Amino acid sequence: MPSVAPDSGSPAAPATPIACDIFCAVIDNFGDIGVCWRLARQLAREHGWQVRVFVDDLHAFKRLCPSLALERARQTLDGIVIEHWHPPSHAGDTLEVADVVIEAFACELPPVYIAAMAERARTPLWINLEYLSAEDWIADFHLRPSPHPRHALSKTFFFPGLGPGTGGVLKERDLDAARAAFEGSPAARTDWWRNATGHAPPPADATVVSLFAYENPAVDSLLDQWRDSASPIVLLVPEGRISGAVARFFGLASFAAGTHATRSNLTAHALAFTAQPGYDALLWASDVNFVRGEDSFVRAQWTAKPFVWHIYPQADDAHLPKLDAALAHYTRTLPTDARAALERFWHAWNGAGQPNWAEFVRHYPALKRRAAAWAVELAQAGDLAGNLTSFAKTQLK
Ligand code: TRH
Repeated sequence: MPSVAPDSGSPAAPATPIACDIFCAVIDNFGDIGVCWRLARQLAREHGWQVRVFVDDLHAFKRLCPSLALERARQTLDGIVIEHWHPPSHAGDTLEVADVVIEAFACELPPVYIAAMAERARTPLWINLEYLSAEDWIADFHLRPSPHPRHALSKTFFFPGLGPGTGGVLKERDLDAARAAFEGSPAARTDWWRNATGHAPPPADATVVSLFAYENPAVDSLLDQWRDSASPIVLLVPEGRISGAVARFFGLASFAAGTHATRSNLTAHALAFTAQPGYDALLWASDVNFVRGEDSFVRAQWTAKPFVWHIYPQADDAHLPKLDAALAHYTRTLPTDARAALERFWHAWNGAGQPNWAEFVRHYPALKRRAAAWAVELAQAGDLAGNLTSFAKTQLK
């Protein structure tokens, strides 16, 4: 009987599925497990891999995946085995080493697991999945091996990036079709607004903004500008780290899911944090998306709509060159004035200067055209899961 080709586009079941273990230590927030869980689902669904995720923080994970049971040491969801990992020594109840071992974001694998990797008859492919960066040096270091100092093992650095020659970023095969279906269906849009906000969709002259960010001093000025805007602004705020500032602006004690508030031309809705697959619809329902970290930053790019990035702040402003590297890609073909306006806005949102909403809006048509062109350019770097599986095929002989 012929086996199903793993890249055929449908849920695949190769004759001998590739087993893959992903190790994820949650540093903070949702990006670490957000990326790992998205990757795990894609490897299982689109490539027929047998995936196990070791994760040390089930509480963070449960926000993205509400059906997760917090008390279970091992469970299976969407065909993926999830192990509650207790680093450093724990490596599951029974020590099984997979064909492909992914160490996410330089978390340390259990020494006992590494020793078992070295003993395995077929040496596994060991991948160190790095954080996304748009910097140029990424392409030079992508797929470089690093020999283990003691064992006969080598790990390969896999660098997600925005340009050719990098590992690319995650994109599910059906993502564009799902977005087109949502955007082409007034009924889907109405349902979404009713479910998420309890209200009907706003009128056509309103600008809808989604706001997912860390605490940010620039938000106070922006809220003032939105309040005074000539046309209506509808703000959608998933419950989180910026909610306190929004509450203060409206003179409320909190801005918890279900809260609505209006001041002049600004109306804001507080949304419940959704399961991860539901986050895309929030982006599709909005005209401008404020995103942060890594995974929401990538999702915003696939919407082909203007967005503003709150980059994850690092010590000694190490994040600022990364912000500018992303801007260089994203603004590459924008007219000079629109490019300068976007750069100023992103810099202001990341601590340098005051955001100027009127200027941003003036360039909206150019920003929208560029966002659509950028989504096509970005796709040329290839989908991360596809790039990873292709590389694995060359290594696992
Ligand atoms: O949460 P983040 O800030 O994550 C991180 C972490 O801080 C991490 O340590 C850091 O290294 C990394 O950023 C760069 O932002 P991110 O990456 O966008 O992850 C958020 C996830 O939450 C993403 O998968 C989308 C998801 N999400 C939902 O599932 N539902 C929601 O309602 C919202 C708003 C987001």
